[in-house]
Amino acid sequence: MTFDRRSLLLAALALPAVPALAQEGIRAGDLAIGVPWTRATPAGSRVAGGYMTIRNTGSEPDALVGGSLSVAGRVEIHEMAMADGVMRMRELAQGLVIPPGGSVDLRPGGYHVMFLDLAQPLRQGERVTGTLRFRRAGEVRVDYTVQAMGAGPDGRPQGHGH
Ligand SMILES: [Cu+2]
Repeated sequence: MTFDRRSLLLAALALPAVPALAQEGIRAGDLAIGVPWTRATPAGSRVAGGYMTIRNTGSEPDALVGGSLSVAGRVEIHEMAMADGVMRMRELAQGLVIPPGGSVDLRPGGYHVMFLDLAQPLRQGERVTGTLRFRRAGEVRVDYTVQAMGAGPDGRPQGHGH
């Protein structure tokens, strides 16, 4: 297999931005939160999803019950689920449980933090600041890196929907 300059450049451009950052983690009590990210929003959209991995190293369950985002009017905890053959999202009114010794992935098409009433579009490359609220660990400050519109967990295009 041979590579010319152009394909090398394209390969470099295609490298996801996430893995280098994935080494970082936010510690909050027994929780380790891996690299919160969100996606650039299309014009006119007032909503976006927040994604991350939350690991519980403790011996008690915790639950993500809410949060905030500097540029969002409000934040809810959602899941995507099949209902009558259609993928729909719904609010987890009791929060998202993080089991002891376990971890939960928030990602497009699954669990997510829902940002509602965005005051401004999210632009790729920006960082936006918010908080997560856990039943046990309390309030945790997080920074979300804004990935490309429609990006999947590895930074590559995946499609729309939260
Ligand atoms: Cu949602």
